[in-house]
Amino acid sequence: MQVVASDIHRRHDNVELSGGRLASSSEGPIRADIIDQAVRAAGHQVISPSALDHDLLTRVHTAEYVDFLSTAWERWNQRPNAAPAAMPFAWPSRGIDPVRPHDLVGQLGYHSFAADCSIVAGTWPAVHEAGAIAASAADLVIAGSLASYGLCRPPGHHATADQFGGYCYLNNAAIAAQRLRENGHEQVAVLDVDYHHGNGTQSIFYERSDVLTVSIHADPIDEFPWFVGHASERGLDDGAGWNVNLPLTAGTTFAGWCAALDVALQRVTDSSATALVVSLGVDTYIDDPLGKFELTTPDYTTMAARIGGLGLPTVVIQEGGYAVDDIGRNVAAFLAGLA
Ligand code: OKP
Ligand code: ZN
Repeated sequence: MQVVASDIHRRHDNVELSGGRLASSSEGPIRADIIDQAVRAAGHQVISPSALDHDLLTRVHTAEYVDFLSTAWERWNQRPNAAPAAMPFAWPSRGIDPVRPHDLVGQLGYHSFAADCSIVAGTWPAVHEAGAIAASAADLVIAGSLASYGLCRPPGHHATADQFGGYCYLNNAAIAAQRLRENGHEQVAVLDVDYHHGNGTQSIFYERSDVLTVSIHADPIDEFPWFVGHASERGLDDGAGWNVNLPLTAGTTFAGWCAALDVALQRVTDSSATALVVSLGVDTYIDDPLGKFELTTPDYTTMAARIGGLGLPTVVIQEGGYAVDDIGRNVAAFLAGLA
């Protein structure tokens, strides 16, 4: 399978507020480096992305947000005694309809929903490259490949049209889906199998019927992103019925997970989608430090074979997965099942 990847992700190496302490992030450069090694060892062909079309990016994210993300570090670094990571400390909360502040710290709160990630010197080049990887992976399928894999880092599925959070800044899967939509695929489906709910992808397509969004994830009553991802969220206006959430409890094994996959695959089939984007998080793995599901390495091969059974051209986009010792073999196991 053709893989799109780049080393530029290494420039994004940031801190997170975790358990009351500021610590180096679980979402570090080693993740993508290990996946890169594993996919090369498995014999996949690795290519570099093409330049990202700015207009495509601003059809997924607001121009105001893209401008903010691309300049936030410079603006932060001009401040006296600037710390090496830009972070907000206040966010609009319940009952507030926020006006966008002029001040950078206010804008950091306006444009984010969590403090588990920050903006460092290399964040924009890295997240922009991840977006380019997603678009290029979609281009491979548009050109006739049955499947492609975008080794995106940082991940993207938590990023909304104008907010970062959950280690995500640009929504790589949404960029891939939008690219497919604009190049011959009238109906696209996104299947998010990351342990966490894909709130950003849900939000970006919530009022659209041309992109079905389906997410299998830990119940937000117990897990991040906590405030979104419930089964009752089904889409709005034109998008009513075009978002499907399948929350599962802690301790879910592959048997239980597959029952949700059956429902997801049936809905994708019913949508008449002609192309599929898979948000591939391997943080459903039994030894993942952030997750509480119990999938094993061979389960990823079975999962991919079942998804491949849809017979749809498929763009796989990397999301989470934090058991770095096993992340490479878990991703390779998935790609083997799809091929
Ligand atoms: C991103 B993706 C733990 C902080 C957890 C939220 C999880 C983000 C997951 N130290 N931060 O969906 O894998
Ligand atoms: Zn995740």
